[in-house]
Amino acid sequence: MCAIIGLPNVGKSTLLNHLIGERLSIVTHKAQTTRQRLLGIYTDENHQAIFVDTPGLLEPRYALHESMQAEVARARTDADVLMYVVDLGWKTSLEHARDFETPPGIPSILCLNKADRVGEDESTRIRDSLTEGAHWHMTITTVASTARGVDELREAILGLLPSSPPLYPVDDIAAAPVRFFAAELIRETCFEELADEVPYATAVEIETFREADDPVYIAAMIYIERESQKGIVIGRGGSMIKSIGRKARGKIERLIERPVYLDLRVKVMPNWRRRPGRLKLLGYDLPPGPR
Ligand SMILES: Nc1nc2c(ncn2[C@@H]2O[C@H](COP(=O)(O)OP(=O)(O)OP(=O)(O)O)[C@@H](O)[C@H]2O)c(=O)[nH]1
Ligand SMILES: [Mg+2]
Repeated sequence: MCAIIGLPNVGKSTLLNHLIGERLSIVTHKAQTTRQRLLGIYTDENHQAIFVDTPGLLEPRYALHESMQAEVARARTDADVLMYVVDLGWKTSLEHARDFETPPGIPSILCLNKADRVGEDESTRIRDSLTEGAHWHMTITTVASTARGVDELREAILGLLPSSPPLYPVDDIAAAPVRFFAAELIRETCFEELADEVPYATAVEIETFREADDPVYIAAMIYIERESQKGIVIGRGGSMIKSIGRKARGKIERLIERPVYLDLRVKVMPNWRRRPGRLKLLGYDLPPGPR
């Protein structure tokens, strides 16, 4: 298994999607989009490889952040290969890469992403400065948004992963159930449509998923933390929730290749991001231990 890690917003999920060849992991321009680790399966005639996307590394400020960092820790523990991603155009991420300690005994690949944001000379200069005296097994430059360098990256990772018989059926690309992806697509749409703090306060739960119906019937609840946010998510005369519903429905229809009826509702769950019990209810795991 290859774990994909790095600071928020550097392009980890975009890379996972191109490595697998499917739009599995949600991607938005906002940091902290990914909250849970996500397993993608790549299979060809000779290999099966598991890639795990993770939330961005950050200093936890509340319980949801702790859960997100525990997700990263789990992926790191299980990894046979580690892929650390930086944004070439973001100084903080370069500094973080300089301080990053590659785990002993595990090949670590440094992926220099967003190469379109710097010139070629700059990219080479950064690569040289980051690799000098460091323990990266190799360095690969990519533009995840256009898939540039991703084939080379995949080849490199496949060459480093231990060989084993396929763990998953050859047609599988994911291990999570389709309702997880439906919830994520609704959350992705919330991140796209809502501003400021509101998207970060959203969590989505699928309450009903009836595949036997035509169109497929899906009822989902969007949780937010405060009454004022509820008004924002619903919008004037319901305009915002309608827009989120329409866009999310289109995405889910493309995913399952079936017409969908999407029934969205909004509910306040006060301060759910800071309350371990509520996080659990919403499907987020917390590390064991006192808090
Ligand atoms: N210019 C440019 N943008 C990119 C590139 N790769 C990804 N992006 C954009 O960067 C933003 C973040 O991408 P994600 O894949 O969601 O990043 P992430 O690391 O998974 O982010 P978190 O889940 O928040 O940690 C999106 O708007 C992407 O379209 C790239 O190579 N160049
Ligand atoms: Mg992500």
